[in-house]
Amino acid sequence: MGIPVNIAVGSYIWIGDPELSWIDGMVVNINGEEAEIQTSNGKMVVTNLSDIYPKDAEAPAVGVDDMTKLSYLHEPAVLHNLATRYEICEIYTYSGNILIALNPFQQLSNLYGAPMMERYNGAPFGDQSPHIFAIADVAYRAMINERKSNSILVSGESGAGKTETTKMLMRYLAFLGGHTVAEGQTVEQKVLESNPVLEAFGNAKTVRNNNSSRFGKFVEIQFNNSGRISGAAIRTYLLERSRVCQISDPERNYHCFYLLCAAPSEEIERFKLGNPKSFHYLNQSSCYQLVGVNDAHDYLATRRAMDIVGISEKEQDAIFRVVAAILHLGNIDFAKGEETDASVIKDEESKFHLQMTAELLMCDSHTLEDALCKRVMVTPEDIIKRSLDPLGATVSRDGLARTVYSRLFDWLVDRINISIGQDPHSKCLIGVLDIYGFESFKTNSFEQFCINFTNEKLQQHFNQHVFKMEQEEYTKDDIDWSYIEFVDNQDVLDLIEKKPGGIIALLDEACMFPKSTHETFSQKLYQTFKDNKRFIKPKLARSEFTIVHYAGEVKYQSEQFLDKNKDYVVPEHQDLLSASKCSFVSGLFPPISEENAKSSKFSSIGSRFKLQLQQLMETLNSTEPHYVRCVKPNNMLKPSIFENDNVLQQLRSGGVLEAIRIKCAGYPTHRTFFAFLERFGMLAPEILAGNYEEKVACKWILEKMGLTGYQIGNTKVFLRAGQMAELDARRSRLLGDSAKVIQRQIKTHI
Ligand code: AD9
Ligand code: MG
Repeated sequence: MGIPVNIAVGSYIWIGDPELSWIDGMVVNINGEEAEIQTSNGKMVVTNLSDIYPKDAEAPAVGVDDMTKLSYLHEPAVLHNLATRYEICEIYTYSGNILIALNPFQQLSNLYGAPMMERYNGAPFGDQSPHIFAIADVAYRAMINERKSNSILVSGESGAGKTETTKMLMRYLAFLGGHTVAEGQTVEQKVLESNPVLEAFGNAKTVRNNNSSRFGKFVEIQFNNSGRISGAAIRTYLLERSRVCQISDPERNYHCFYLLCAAPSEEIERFKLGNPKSFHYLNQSSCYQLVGVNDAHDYLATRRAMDIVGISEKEQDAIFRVVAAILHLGNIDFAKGEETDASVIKDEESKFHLQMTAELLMCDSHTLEDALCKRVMVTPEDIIKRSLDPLGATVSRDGLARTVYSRLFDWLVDRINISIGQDPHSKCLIGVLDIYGFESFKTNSFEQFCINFTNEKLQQHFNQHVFKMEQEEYTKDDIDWSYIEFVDNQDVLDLIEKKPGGIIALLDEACMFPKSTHETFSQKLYQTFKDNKRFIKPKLARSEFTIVHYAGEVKYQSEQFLDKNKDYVVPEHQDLLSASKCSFVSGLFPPISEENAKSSKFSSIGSRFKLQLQQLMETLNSTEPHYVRCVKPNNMLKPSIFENDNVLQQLRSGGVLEAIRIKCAGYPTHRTFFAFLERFGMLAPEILAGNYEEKVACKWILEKMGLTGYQIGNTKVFLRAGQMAELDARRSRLLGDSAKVIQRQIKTHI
């Protein structure tokens, strides 16, 4: 949909560029449908008029702090504004109610200190420059004044700064709603200190981020009637389990393993630990140390944080004993046994690690060996023990390690929640969501599928909210908005989660049917969704499938979908650990009742995650949301580098461009009467001289220009997409800097 505007020789414009995404320039000649452009990097380019976007020649050199202040709301203008601001270390920019936060990859002095908190405390929104504190402040004031829960949704790709942003939000909320107590820890101290604890066990170095959260997190901070923090609840989502046993260079396993290897000598002695290089679960990668991180120091810091959140010394010992046990477990290797397809513990060294694992988990070493190397088979006639071959035993070992670790992580979250305590009387909360952004890698598996499903859900919530806010603004100014529509992503959500018939339901079905393989599962998908617009079967594919997500197409490899969806604990592992003499370990594996064992034969990670998401959405729907979009300006994790392509992709997946598109479907440019007259009064000097009321003067100017479709509200002029460009072109023609003006259809929207 193009909007007719004037483009003239001399007009400043943007055109697409293969390297920079967009380059600015000036029209030097127009020939029929084509324009000759002199670009700002010195090239002459001929391009079709329909590919030209107008550039605001009067835009401030330092950019604008809110995208809605841009004269032309389109992709190149948005990108240019962010780049301009990033250059002068202005990392925050609003786009209406959304805060865009660019990762500075450097400590910006004084940006988060106490004086800054004071400055934002109670300041009207927009008075101060954009900041994460301003968003937290708005949420807090709204909660106090309207007695309504609020939420702050932080999203972005890995390394974009979500977790750092979330921590700043939480610190600011603790500053607003904290209190001093004579003794013991305050709720807010516990909430803040839960961060280092969860990071030690749930974060790891990845190629994208040295401190990457491998789980999603929603923190609910509850407030009492006087606006003080009175309780909190932390919910976590989908910890990445595979990392416990498998890492690739140059990534690391979860931080806690390295911290423990750097613990004081008596602990190292007690747990028989040593150099991380000696453990299979750590030495699959050659990265052990992180620049700027001292593991020995962080071990003690984690212990102190555990003290504050209320994890007792005894519990801490048990936690680290389990962490050590996992390291030893990973070093148990298997060799072929005497019987065919049987396996035995490989050598003396492996026997030592088996012994250590059993000792640390306080379970019987023979039972441990059996649980690793054998399976009990129940046949109608008999119960028999079947041996596993060395590969099967290794798979069994890794399965055990993953299960123990994920139970440990869940225990930590539960324990922190119990210690912080919930306030049953609290009516208002502020929820802070730090959850993985849209992912599309070379190979995408079940994890990416779940992550992208989450993002589709959040995107729908976001679109609905942006649309609603836009409508509210129109309503406030008494203008008609009834004909504005936007495209929803409900069809992708149906494809994924519809019951019955969606991908998750079909996956569960496949997992329950013993003969299914990833290929039969994929065939079923191909059949079921052959006419679905959002589903593509790649050519020649036998097990891959593509989903057309709102942020782009993602090709998934289904090989591990079935295995990863099964939330299955081997009964031998369950029995082994629930019989542990350590109450902490046995507590991680509560006995399964007969009834439960029968009814929950199959429990699926996908379905459980879907349920968790549903609950999250219900909570979010009962709150007033605020959105923060974190953006990673480059993949080198270095300051001052702004990669256009990269940023655009993130603005697209974060829904920022979609929000702008929704805006463009309505009235993308809003100008107060005064601002409008200041810029365009010169188009009708006789009206300006007439001393009319501002509103009337605006109306006459617009009528004189022959525009239609705009609206005049109580305080502002609302222009349709392209109309600002049209007025500007008239203005520059009047200013005499153009000779030849040609009216054409050009895009002024995304
Ligand atoms: V992941 O999806 O958990 O892998 P996040 O959470 O989006 O990711 P994180 O907050 O961990 O990213 O930020 C990555 C790194 O960027 C941090 O370790 C800091 O070194 C850096 N960073 C992020 N935000 C800021 C900031 N506001 N100021 C300074 C920052 N440095
Ligand atoms: Mg994070």
